[in-house]
Amino acid sequence: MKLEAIELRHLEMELVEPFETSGWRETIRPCIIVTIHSDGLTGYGECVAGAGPWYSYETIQTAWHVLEDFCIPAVLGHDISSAEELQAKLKPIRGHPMAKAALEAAFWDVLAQAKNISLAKLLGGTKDRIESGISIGIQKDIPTLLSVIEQRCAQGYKRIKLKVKPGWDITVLRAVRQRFPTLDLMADANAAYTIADLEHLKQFDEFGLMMLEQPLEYDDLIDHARLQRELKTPICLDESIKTPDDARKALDLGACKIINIKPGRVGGLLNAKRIHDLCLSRGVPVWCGGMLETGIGRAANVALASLPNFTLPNDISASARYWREDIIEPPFVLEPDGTIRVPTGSGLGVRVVMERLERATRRRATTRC
Ligand code: OSB
Ligand code: MG
Repeated sequence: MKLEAIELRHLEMELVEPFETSGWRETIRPCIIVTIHSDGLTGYGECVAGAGPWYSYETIQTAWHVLEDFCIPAVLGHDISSAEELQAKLKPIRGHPMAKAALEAAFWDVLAQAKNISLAKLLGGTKDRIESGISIGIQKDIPTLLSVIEQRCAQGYKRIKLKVKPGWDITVLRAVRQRFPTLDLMADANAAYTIADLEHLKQFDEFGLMMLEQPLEYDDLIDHARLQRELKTPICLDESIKTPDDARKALDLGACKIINIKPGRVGGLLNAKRIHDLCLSRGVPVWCGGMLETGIGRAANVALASLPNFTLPNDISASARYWREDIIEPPFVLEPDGTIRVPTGSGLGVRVVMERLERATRRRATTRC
């Protein structure tokens, strides 16, 4: 596949409702859409870097810079036939996984289209639907949260993830458990605690959570291993797992029992698949996390989550949970059984609606060879 032209678009999409975590709040979600033109085909990938360096050090601006000035020049005009080959060209560029992942995703899309198969099939997916969960941000008070959970359950979500932080944790979880005693429930702290909070964190064991996601520092493995020894609740790592090597080390150390895989965080679908395969071989379940993606990023996540070891519900919700109008058709919808269907069409298997893409675009640059 000769990469003839690569386009970058900086989009801004207004969320249906603000999303608040322990560390930041988002109302307008930016992203970069990478478009690869190759052999008459058009492939799309989404960069999940945020407006600021809150979740990771990458931002829309750093990702644009690294894509435009380093990643694109490294691959443009080259004839590339696999994601491995693409990543070999990006290897001299250290870090910036979200920038690389977006380019790689667009490449996977053209590659699947060239083979006239779905991305899910190309990645080795085995499921025709994936389990959908929903991540609920920090709310203004407990009654509001309880009514939000009630609405989400009524919509068909079968697993609820709550964002927690010091001061919005034990009392909140106790109230939720009292009202929803059997709900599949988990909590995500986005690194809001330290190992000094060990005694406090032990209280989480009271709630029968499926897992506690990223309680400690965003780059830590050692303290998580200590915490996991003291907790009954399985720890799931998100921010701390940036590479397949990190995943191996985390499992060797006992820092977690579950891994949240996000292609953007680990530098692309290839590394995501490698982490999936490693976890499968070690009997460790995985699930696909989310970064409030548009339908383009969501389609890639759905394809990834169709792999066999994605055995826990994913942070992949319906398009309507994020956007009044997604930039793809058809939108992702929740089936009555709490799942989302894996598209079967060629590539991502969704149609990008150009006028919506255009309307959300704030900046655009095309490089041709
Ligand atoms: O920590 O999983 C996270 C959103 C943005 C950044 C980080 C996270 C999240 C979510 C939302 O929890 C997941 C989604 O529905 O996309
Ligand atoms: Mg998380």
